[in-house]
Amino acid sequence: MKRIDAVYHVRGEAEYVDDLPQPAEMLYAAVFASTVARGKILALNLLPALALDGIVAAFAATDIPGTNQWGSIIPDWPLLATDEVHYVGQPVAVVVGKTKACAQKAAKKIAMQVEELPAIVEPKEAFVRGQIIGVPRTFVLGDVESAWSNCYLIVEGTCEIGSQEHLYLETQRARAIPLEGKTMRVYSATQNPYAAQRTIAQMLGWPHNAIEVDVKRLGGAFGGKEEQATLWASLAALAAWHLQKPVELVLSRLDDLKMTGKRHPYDSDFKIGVTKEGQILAYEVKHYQNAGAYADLSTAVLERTLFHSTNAYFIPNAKIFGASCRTNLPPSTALRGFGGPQAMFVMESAITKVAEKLGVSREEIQRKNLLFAGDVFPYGQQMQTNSVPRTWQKAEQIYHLSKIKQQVEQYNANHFETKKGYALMPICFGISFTKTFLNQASALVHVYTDGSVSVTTGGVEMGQGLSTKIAAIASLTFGIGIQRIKIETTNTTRIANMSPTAASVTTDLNGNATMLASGQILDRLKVVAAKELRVSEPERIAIADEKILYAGEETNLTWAGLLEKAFLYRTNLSAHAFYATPGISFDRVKEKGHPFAYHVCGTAIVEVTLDCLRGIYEIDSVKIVHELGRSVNELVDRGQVEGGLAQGLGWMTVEDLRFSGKGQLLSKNLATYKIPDVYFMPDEIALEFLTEENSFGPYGSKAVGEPPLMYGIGVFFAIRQAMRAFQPQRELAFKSPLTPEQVLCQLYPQEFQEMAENIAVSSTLLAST
Ligand code: MTE
Ligand code: LUZ
Ligand code: MOS
Repeated sequence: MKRIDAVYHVRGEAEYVDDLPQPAEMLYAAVFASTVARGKILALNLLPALALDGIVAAFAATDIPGTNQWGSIIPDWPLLATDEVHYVGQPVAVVVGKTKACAQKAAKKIAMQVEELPAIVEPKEAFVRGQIIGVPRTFVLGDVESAWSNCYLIVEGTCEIGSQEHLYLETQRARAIPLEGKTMRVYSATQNPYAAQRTIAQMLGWPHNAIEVDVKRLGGAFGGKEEQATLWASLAALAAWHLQKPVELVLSRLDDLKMTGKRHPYDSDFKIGVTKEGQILAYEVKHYQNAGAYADLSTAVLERTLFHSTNAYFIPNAKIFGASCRTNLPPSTALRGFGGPQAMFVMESAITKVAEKLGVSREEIQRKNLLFAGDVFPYGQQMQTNSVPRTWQKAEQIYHLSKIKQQVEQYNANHFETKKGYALMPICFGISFTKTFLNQASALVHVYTDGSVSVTTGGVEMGQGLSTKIAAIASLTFGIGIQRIKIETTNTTRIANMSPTAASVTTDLNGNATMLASGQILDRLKVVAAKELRVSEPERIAIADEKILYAGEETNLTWAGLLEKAFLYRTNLSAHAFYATPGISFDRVKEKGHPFAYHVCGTAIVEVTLDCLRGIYEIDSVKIVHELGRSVNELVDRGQVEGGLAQGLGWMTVEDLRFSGKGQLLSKNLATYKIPDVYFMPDEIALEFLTEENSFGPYGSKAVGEPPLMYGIGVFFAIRQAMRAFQPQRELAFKSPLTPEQVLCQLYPQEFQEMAENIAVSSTLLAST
């Protein structure tokens, strides 16, 4: 079945925030931001902006009537900077004008005098200087210290893991509309309507119920609107409150790139010990997370890094350390995988180094250490299924791993300047928000007398197909056609206290709430049907294909007929239901518990061809065995796997996000920041779904949004293998992304060293002329 909104997208009718009809007298806001990474604000002059034609007002931190500090976990971030700035792109003032263009022009006129202070951009430096957000944490299983002495081989290494830009098509935006009394409606492109509601309420000193946040859909988010959308919604609301007029704030692409946080870069150190046969006995890892200037979700992201540090492997002795390090970069934030990908990259690097030292294939080490049912994670939870070995074995078998290996070896023996490489990438991703309390959701369902149905949940449609899945769930529960179901906007007046749409659990949580609410109405309808059919057991009534069945037999009562009767019998045709994931908990003192409802697992095989003279590579194929429950919509799930994979491949290869030593974004536009396009993607993506029973997802389905991103990690190790086929003696770094330039720098270090020296010499000469 297609997505329910596909036709609107194709026709360009799908509505986003700035497609809504424009209210009379709407004004437009633009943001003035810091141009230095760290500094003391000595003076701020808004007057030059106000002097421009069409400019109505400008606001700074002193114009905030209530709380300026915000942040879902640690409220350490000012909406507008007060006396200091801590990253390039940090909002300092908002300018409001009659057009977007004049507001943007005026924002550039604001004059700020700053005393620049030394900035920190590297996480390890921040750590040494005690710039730590929250507290560093350590997960322990077994005893690594005593395990080292039993190891046949111990290797150590370091990973440098790059950042990633979300690059949602729809940049950050919001429209705030003041309403009667002290109330306001805000249309926000956010994954987290309740965070916008509470932050705006606190900013204005109002109760939560004074703010209504409404979200129709997002043009992509990928985590970038889980926390950070709140800032822009709040700034629009601040201006709207002062001016008592609707105000829209839309970030231009370049402002969005500069002013918003990205995926956390990590510097991680590992030490791994194995037996002669390659069984991992001990693994120690230290993650230094580059959190940027404010807490944002960094401590939660770090926590997920700790949870996924051993990925799909069982390691009896593990010591996993992590610290969120405060630097002067834009606050790093959620991005698909949420710290999981970084953890898995380090694990794979450690395994790779072991395999290289032992002179065996990577997959030999991987295979020996796969996680089986009953194995314990360092966080105390037991693996419940054999999904990892099952998908691994299936992938080896149906994609003929031995043949792939043979073909690659043969190709490499017969080619000099091009080499092939392949890598297996198993994944095991925990499903549930790691903050247990967030695993709750509710749904509001109305059935109208014509049999049509309205569903509101706390989930946000951001391209992942949530609306289609929720509609399918309601239609399955009622036994009626999906065309009867309308998915309403996500709105804080209909659903209170909602969790963000994140952690891949939105269908699980909101779908279960939808089933419960629909089920309540269905039970009432069965009583009506029993009365109408003059039978005594309503529980023997069922609805299928809009026909009312009794004891499995079709009756002459239909869905539409039943609804007419139900109304006359004064039946409650509305229901609100609440769902909270059962059985999960985590003890942050012991760092043990059962944080995840279940895990999503799978195995990918990635094959590449590398041009070793030019550094360029092609991804020949990615072949995946991915475990799903009983899919609610297989087409949507397939789209999520392919989309996630594309993002993972891009993160590891071409998406080279860089900051200067002074915290300036260097890859500040799409000429210098590349993302994978359709030509970059492999010609062949093979995808086989395995079904695994799952009692937590609606109708036995499983979360799908984030895990497939991590298959993309395999491409790094496939390219590395090809590099080693060309230059077996080189020490290669575990540094991502592995861009073509990076491949060349590592294959030809002397040449690049000389080139760098020549450039330095010629630029000194140039400077002296
Ligand atoms: N797919 C599309 N098309 N657009 C998105 O923004 N976000 C991803 C994933 N898939 C995203 C997407 C992220 S980061 C998450 S957490 C999940 O969708 C969230 O939705 P879900 O919980 O419904 O899977
Ligand atoms: N967001 C969050 C997430 O707040 N908690 C999580 O555990 C999480 N996991 C993945 C993605 N987003
Ligand atoms: Mo996704 S990173 O949980 O928004």
